[in-house]
Amino acid sequence: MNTPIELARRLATKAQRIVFFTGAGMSADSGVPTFRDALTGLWAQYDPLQLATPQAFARDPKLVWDFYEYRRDIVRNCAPNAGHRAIAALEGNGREVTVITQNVDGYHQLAGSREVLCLHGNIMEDRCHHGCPGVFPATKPEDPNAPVPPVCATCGRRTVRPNVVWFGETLDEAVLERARAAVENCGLIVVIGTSGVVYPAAGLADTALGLGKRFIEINPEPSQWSREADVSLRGRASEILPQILTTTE
Ligand code: BJW
Repeated sequence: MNTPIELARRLATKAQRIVFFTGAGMSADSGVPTFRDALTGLWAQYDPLQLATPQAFARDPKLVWDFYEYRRDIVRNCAPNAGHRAIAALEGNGREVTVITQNVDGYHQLAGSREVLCLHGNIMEDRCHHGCPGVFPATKPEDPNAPVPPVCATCGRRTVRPNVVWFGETLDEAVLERARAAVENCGLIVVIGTSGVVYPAAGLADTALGLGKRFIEINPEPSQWSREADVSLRGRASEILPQILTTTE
């Protein structure tokens, strides 16, 4: 009889079009905290309503900016893990691989994945909260007395913010459309390290199940998709992905 790992490896080997749908658990083994894990998740320590909403930024921009600077330092000091690398290594050989990620750390791209749809933006970029054009790499100001948040070079207001999607903000419709199309056209979706509570992102996995796509889940904890998944693997992304994606054939 096939083990779940063997079954997952067979599904991954056969699929021509694969979507990887990833959440914070994907980068947990890199050392980047998740949001909702009971003891180690960011929201166990910090209140998302005070930090990850446009209202929070309007109320206390410095508090929000400092929270993101703290998180940027974590992202700068960590690196993609074996799971990110296993996904990136799968590209080529005539296979179509799309990574749809809720993560803002940019680690899939750093690992070498080329088709990466970032639903919730990129924490290592800045933009103006009032919609002035342009997205810029986040840099650390050298002057300790520089205004916080920084001043927008276009409108001159202190409205520079991280290029991420906060609660109550809409996702980039073009990115979401491409993600939906990738899910509709795939043969297999691999859902990794997400609690599946944040919409519309989680709706992509719902759609995949509704369309009867082959479905693999990787997570130490069960989710709302576990029972319907073809294979539900309980474990860490950095350990399981290399086992199911590295073929010996
Ligand atoms: C491991 C592991 C290991 C651990 N290996 N796995 C429909 C119904 C209900 C509510 C809504 C709805 N539609 C919209 C909403 C409102 C809201 C929402 O979803 N709220 C719910 C929480 C109730 N959504 C929005 O506001 C979105 N916008 C929107 O819908 O616009 C239209 C609209 C506007 C106004 C009104 C109504 C509609 C925007 C959502 C933006 C989310 N932003 C954040 C922050 C990004 C910036 C930042 O980084 O600070 O995105 S919140 C946070 O959650 C972050 C994540 O991308 C997202 C998802 O979290 P994720 O990745 O699942 O992480 P965790 O921590 O939850 O789970 C980690 C998992 O990993 C766990 O399962 C672990 O077990 C596992 N794990 N170690 C593998 N080693």
